[in-house]
Parts: sequence; structure tokens; C-alpha cells
Amino acid sequence: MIMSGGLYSTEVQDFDKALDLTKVKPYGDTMNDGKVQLSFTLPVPEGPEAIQAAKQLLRSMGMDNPQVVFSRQLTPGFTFFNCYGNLQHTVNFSTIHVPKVESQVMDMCQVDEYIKEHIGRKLVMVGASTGTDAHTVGIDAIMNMKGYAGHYGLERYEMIEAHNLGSQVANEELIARAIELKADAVLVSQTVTQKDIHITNLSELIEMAEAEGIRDRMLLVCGGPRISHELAKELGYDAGFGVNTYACDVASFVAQEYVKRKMKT
Ligand code: B12
Repeated sequence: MIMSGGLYSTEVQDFDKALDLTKVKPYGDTMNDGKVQLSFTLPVPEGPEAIQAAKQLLRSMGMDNPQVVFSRQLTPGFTFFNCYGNLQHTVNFSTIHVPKVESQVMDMCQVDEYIKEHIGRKLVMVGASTGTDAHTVGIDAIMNMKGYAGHYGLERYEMIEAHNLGSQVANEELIARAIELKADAVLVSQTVTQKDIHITNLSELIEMAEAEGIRDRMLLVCGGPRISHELAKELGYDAGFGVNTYACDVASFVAQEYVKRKMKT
């Protein structure tokens, strides 16, 4: 921000100085006030004792000046609270590193142009929700023509040949279809994580791809509400996408990664 002298610029400088990225606190009205809003339910009857219990919990969470600004009985024996407090804890933001997909996100038209210019043919992508997982909404959001939240799905892309196999697709079947269609990318969706079934399932697909000798011939991408890029990489995938992913995120990654790898060979 460029400013020439005066009170305002001094205020801005003070404001900036007060922000220490090695000791970041929640922000309410002023820097470092630590203001936090929290809601929860306790299995106790509504009343002054319940409010006192909520305040004690807030203190034990590290909050100064705990305030219960709203409380109400949900059902006999259960009280819901809305609270404020000033958090004492800080976080060292400067040491945080989160592995993430490094591609540059393009919109649908840009992806199509990019593929035309750099690859010169349609990219083939085969996707499914695998194993016993019956959830289709996630993979449909990415692949189906109408897409999700105003972002068209891969079927709509001129330069992508998208095959959505649906849900409860066995890993063997997905691999077989990927080989048959000469897929450039396989897209796996996993929603259910009970008993770490997603880990077992995703790992099995990688093992099968390796056994079939196709691991290096196609990009393997997974996604779902509890999938992170970090987890995907750990399991041997090229990328992983979580909530609020759109088709353009995946299409951009696959197209750019494909080009990057071709340039290396
Ligand atoms: C709808 C739903 C169902 C529907 C599914 C209908 C259908 N055709 O899909 C039905 C009723 C069938 C169902 C069944 C079950 N469900 Co259900 N279901 C849900 C619910 C309410 C919404 C899921 C959803 O559609 N989200 C919307 C989509 C758009 O979001 P998304 O999946 O996260 O997808 C986005 C990203 O994750 C990402 N993404 C997803 N996949 C992929 C893939 C790739 C390649 C990429 C790049 C990105 C990507 O992009 C998407 C768009 O941004 C959730 C609860 C919730 N509110 O989330 C429970 C939930 C997922 N279900 C759950 C459970 C337990 C079940 C059952 C096991 C229940 C039972 N005991 O029978 C069964 C599953 C049976 C089975 N064999 O799988 C649990 C899962 C718990 C867990 N962690 O394991 C949840 C969280 C509910 C809960 N709180 O307990 N379910």
C-alpha cells in the first residue's frame, strides 16, 4: 500500500507491525485481540450452572474473558451455547507448509485451448467411485456435463473425452476400462472412510496399476471430502482433491502435468 505521510499511514504501519506471523492470533476488532466465537451443546439442564460450566470449559480451552452470549434448552437435559472469548494461544504461520496441487487453474475454455495448442488431441479421462462406495454425487460433480456450482463438468469440455463409470465400480473393472480406452488419467472418488476403507481401496488400485504395468502410462488422481493432496501423494497418486473442487481444477492439473511429463521424455 503506498501512502504519503499523515496519521493514517502511521496507523497502517503500527497495524502492520502488530502482525507477527510467528505468533498469529484470531482477529476480531483489533490485531491480536484473539477473539473467538464458539458454539456447542452440553448434556446438562439450562440455567446458571450450565452457563458457569460452559465458561469453565472456555477457560480450559485457553480463553480469557469467556462470555456466554446465548444459551437455550434443546431438549430437556441439553443446553446449547453461543460463546465468545479471547484466545491466549498463537500459531506460527511462518512454519506452515501444506502440500498442494501446483498447477495453475484455468477455466474450461482455457483448458480446451491449452490442450489444442500443447497436446493436439483429446485427453481421455475415466472416472468412478470405487469399491463398495455408493456415493456418486462427488464424481458426477466433476465429470457430468452439468457440473457443479456453476462449473461445467469434464463431459462438457471440447478437448476431453470423459467416461464416468458411476459408483461401486471394482478396481479391476476401472483398470480394465482405463486400458481399453487408453486413458490419460484415471479419476477415483472415495467418500466413505469408515474403518479406513478408502485407504485400502485406493492402495489396491495403485497395486493393480503397477501389476498391470500401466502406472507410468496414466495419471492417477483421487478425490473426495476427506482426501487431501498430501494423503493422495502418500498413497502413490499424482494428485488428490478435496471439498470444493471443480472440474476445471482437475482438468488444469491433468493437462499441465501431461505436458510436463511429455517434455521430460
Ligand atoms: C448424499 C449422501 C448419501 C446418498 C448418496 C447418493 C448418491 N447417489 O451419491 C446415500 C443415501 C445413498 C448415502 C449412502 C450412504 N452413506 Co452417505 N452421505 C450423503 C451425504 C448427505 C452427502 C454426500 C454428497 O453428495 N456430497 C456432495 C458432493 C458434491 O461433495 P463431495 O462428495 O465431497 O465431492 C466433492 C469433492 O469431495 C470432490 N470430489 C469427490 N470425488 C472426487 C473425485 C475426483 C477424481 C476429484 C478430482 C474430486 C472429487 O469434488 C466434489 C465437488 O467439489 C453425506 C453427508 C454430507 N453432508 O456430506 C453422507 C455421508 C458421506 N454418508 C455416509 C455414510 C456412512 C453412508 C452409508 C454408509 C450409510 C449406511 N450406513 O448405509 C451409505 C453408503 C453405502 C455405500 N455402500 O457407500 C457418511 C460417511 C462417513 C464416513 N466418513 O465414512 C456421511 C459423511 C454421513 C455421515 N455424517 O455419517 N449417502
